[in-house]
Amino acid sequence: MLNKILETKKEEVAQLVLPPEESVHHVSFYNALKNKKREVALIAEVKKASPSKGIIKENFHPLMIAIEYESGGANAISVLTDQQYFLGSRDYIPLLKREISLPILRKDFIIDQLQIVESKRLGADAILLIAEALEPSKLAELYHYAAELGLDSLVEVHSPEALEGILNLFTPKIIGVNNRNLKTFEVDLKQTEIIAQMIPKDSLFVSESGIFTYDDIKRVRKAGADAVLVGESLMRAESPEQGIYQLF
Ligand code: IGP
Repeated sequence: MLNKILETKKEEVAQLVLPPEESVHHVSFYNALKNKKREVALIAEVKKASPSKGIIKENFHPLMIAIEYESGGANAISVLTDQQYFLGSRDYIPLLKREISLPILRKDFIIDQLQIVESKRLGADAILLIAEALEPSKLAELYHYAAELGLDSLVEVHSPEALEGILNLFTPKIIGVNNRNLKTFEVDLKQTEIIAQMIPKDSLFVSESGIFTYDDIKRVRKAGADAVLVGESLMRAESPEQGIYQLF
């Protein structure tokens, strides 16, 4: 599946038309996670569907979801913008940016600098870079490019080997462990525990995917996570805000 998605992304990049430059007020994704008030920061995800679960949320209103996330006390918002596999849209970023003061992470499969310029112009404060989708040297290039444009990157890994390849080159400020294997869709919080020991002490550590209960939060917290990235369980709650209260 990951390879199929990356093929689609290459085609998208070839046809990409940049949105006009607008003056948006960027806020720091890193600081929002760092200066959290609760024991673990929450990155709440706006997610309609996924290749592994199909439609997750009917009656999907991205702005209403984001407003509830903000009032529920999320520290940052993640927005899936991939259209083909996650039924997202890049238009959600400016839509949310106008109304929300939390930092916004653009969740997509970034493989090219052009998508980083696009993300910035749309109003994103941070981007996702997936180790399993990029050569370490390419990931490093995109990371530094994003930083030059003033965007933070969440560097996502699923395996210890992928993280090792990156740490040989540089130390990301924010490292996410995706508990879901993007090739098999298997989800196991153990991934967070296995990779925890490798996270440099100065990096923020995010545990991503498959978090449904407060016990899950406690488990990844115990492993050392500074933040969690949660989508499905919040999307399936009676309301997104209720979902946050139930989770904590
Ligand atoms: C959220 P979940 O299991 O709470 O819905 O997961 C998020 O971690 C997941 O959407 C995700 C993702 C990704 C999606 C993590 N990394 C990369 C697409 C691409």
